[in-house]
Amino acid sequence: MANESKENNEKNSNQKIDDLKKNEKNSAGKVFTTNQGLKVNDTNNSLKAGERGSTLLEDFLLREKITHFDHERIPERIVHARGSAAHGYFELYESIGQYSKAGIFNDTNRRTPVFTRFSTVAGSKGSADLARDVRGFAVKFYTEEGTWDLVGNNMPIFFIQDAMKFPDLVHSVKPEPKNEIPQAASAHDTFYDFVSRATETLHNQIWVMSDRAIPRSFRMMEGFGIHSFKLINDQGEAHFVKFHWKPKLGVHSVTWDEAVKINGADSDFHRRDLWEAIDEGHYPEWELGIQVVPEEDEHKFDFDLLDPTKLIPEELVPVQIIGKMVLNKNPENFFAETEQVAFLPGHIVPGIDFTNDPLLQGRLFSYRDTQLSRLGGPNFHQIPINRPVGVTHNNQRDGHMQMDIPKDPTAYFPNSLNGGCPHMAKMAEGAFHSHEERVDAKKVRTRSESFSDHFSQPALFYRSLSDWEKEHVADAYTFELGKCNHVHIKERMLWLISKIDENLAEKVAEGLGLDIPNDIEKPINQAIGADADVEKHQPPEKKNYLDKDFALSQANTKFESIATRKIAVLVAEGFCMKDFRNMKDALEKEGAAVKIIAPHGGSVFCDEKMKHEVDAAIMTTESVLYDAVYIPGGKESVEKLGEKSKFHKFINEAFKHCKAIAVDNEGEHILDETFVSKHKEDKAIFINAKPELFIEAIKKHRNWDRMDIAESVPA
Ligand code: HDE
Repeated sequence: MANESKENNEKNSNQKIDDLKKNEKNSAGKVFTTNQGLKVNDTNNSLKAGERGSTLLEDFLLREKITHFDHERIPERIVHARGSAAHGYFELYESIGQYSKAGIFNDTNRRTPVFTRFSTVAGSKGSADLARDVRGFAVKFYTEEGTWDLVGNNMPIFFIQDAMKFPDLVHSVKPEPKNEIPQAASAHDTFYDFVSRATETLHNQIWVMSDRAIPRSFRMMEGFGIHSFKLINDQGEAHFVKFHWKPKLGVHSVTWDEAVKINGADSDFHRRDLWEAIDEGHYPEWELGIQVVPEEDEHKFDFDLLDPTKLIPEELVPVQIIGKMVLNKNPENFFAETEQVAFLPGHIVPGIDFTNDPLLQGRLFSYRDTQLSRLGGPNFHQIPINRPVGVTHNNQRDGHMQMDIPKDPTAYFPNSLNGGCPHMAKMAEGAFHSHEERVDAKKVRTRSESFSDHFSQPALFYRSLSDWEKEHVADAYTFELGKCNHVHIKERMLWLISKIDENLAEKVAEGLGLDIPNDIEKPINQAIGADADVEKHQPPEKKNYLDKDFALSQANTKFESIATRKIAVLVAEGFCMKDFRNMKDALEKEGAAVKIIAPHGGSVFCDEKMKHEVDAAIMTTESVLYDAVYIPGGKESVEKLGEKSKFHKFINEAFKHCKAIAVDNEGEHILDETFVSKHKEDKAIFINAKPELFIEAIKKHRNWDRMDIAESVPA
């Protein structure tokens, strides 16, 4: 495997990866030195006054080693601290020159290198992957015309409408000030206190209550640029655009019960999943889609295109697929690449421009600013992962950690002493030119009234979900609000949820043991200025411009493949090789990964006396780490499994989480010792069935019809 992944890494090189090679360092076969190149023969003992004496200040070897260690950490990202990234490329299917003059949107022969980082938002760097949270989805395109960063999330809208409110939002969701509890969790009073006072948050909030907040894998998430951006063509014409990433594997999630357990069983579940998939050559892919709106249609919608808490329903403006991104190489070093990569929404290229979305406008300031403290100074663009693939020339000089050695006699423009260089680029040479937009307005500190509708889209989202997704949303609100201590916060939330959907609020109220209040103190939305006309900014009656948007439900995603799905095979000594071979071949043919789980580590023998390496001993693994379970026959094997109650727990949990389970021959005996015995007729339970049927059920991800029964499983 090590060799195979090394080969993949070499094979999947690109212009950026070659560029990074200039800075790669490898110590194989080399002598140990200090940072000054001095050869060292002891890095284990400090210099002392006698064998048992005190350490001498003179010991420069000790000082160099310890000083570097003391400064090894940099501040973690204030949000999105925990993440995982990979290299890859972007390819365009067909030119969209009619909308954009950007090179990567015109040239179908290019393979643009990318570096993509996925993250959770609220938790610290060391928190667990399966927090209920938004996921970051940030893509750095190293284009020939400069670096373009599309810094998005896995949900198409954001919590707030104006950058001014970002610190409030983040302070409310971060652990509480007095005790720094809870870590990586929104289920606490300060968050819901804020959410219930700033109703613009309700749309993103209901998405976070949905399964989107607990993905099965980074590889099974959509990505969204969220804001409306502008595409500019070579005639200087602008179109509004929303960017979408659609995963090839479809959008799939785990259940909340699994999420809680995965966090204990493997807190690196998502990071490991991405790493292993790429390492094994199963490169994740996403298609890039765009929703395009001509400038003249800006005011055609029932919502404001500049409001980042609103999506454009795909039923109204279909997504046009224009290209694909493939991630095919893991980083060489986590800190150098994943930790030091700096994404800036302000990094754009000719053919793409900003809109006046007030959240986007604030981001254009924040990301550069944050890198100054996170990466230590204004030269962070010189860090290998951040430097563009093209050459850079300007008159910026000096600063912490300057890596270049500028040789110009001048560092100003205009000049004559350096021949006027670096000279200004002409438009014909591809210079960037901000799209010209007429601005004729008063300077005001206010929120546009066109942003006041806070209920229509959360309601559209909820209406668009399938029944099982709706149940998950109700359970999530019940869990989150159940963790709040203040009754007035829960009641305020219940009232607001009732304005989204009465039925949903009733379910949550029942779980909380509270009544939905008839009314709450006004104003509903307090995220407006003290002198604002409160009445004008109250959310209007919810509009119903669309009954359902097909694309919002995970029930309508792709269910085409079992590639990279992990199938747990429970066996002990003497398992039936014929059953096993038949199933394994069928699963592997479809690209699934078969993992042998046995009562012990090492290896097990089948009934044909062949030795099989065990992937995990039952004590070291949990069913939540797999997508489906298979138990082959073999009397001796099945009896041995029955001796360890962890195997029963494993099967019961897989059943509880609505996964497909297949058994052959004596394998049925162990099912009879579990909760499944009463539900053998379930459509995703297979007894002596053809592997194809099991495979079809795994493709469906889960049998959600089982949800009600599953709730009664005592696991
Ligand atoms: Fe961010 N955000 N954000 N954000 N954000 C950061 O930048 C900020 C917003 C997003 O993998 C920080 O380098 C403000 C929306 C991602 O490195 C910081 C506002 C969206 C990442 C910051 C927003 C995002 C960040 C922290 C409101 C989706 C991780 C460290 C005006 C479209 C990128 C850093 C990575 C990171 C500020 C809102 C996505 C502090 C002020 C909306 C994916 O600069």
